[in-house]
Amino acid sequence: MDSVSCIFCKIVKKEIPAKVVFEDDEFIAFNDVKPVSPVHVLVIPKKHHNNLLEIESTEALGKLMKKVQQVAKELNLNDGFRTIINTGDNGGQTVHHLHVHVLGGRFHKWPPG
Ligand code: DGP
Repeated sequence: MDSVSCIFCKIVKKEIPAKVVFEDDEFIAFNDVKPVSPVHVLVIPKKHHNNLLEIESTEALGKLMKKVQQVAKELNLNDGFRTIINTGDNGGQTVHHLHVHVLGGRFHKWPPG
């Protein structure tokens, strides 16, 4: 997957619409189009990486998780939330731009179904 045909890169460039809940220079967070929880936000780095295997920088990874924490706080997910990073075919990844699912607003059982 290259960044030109990547649907999340198109959201970053505002070429397709999304309900954006947070944005800064390096990250954007928006509602998932097929929510599975009352809150279902995707937090993504604006820079294209296909998946978790392809992001090299420790600093960039740390910033992503810090941004997930910030977004969860801004969404008032004080009762807890589920974070998911699907990677590759066995991980069930369907959009090949690194993203963190943030699920909240209900209890999430473990293991997931
Ligand atoms: P994953 O399986 O981890 O690759 O999840 C990709 C998620 O992206 C999936 O829950 C649906 C969501 N999604 C796919 N296309 C779009 C889109 O065009 N807009 C938005 N907001 N979400 C999308």
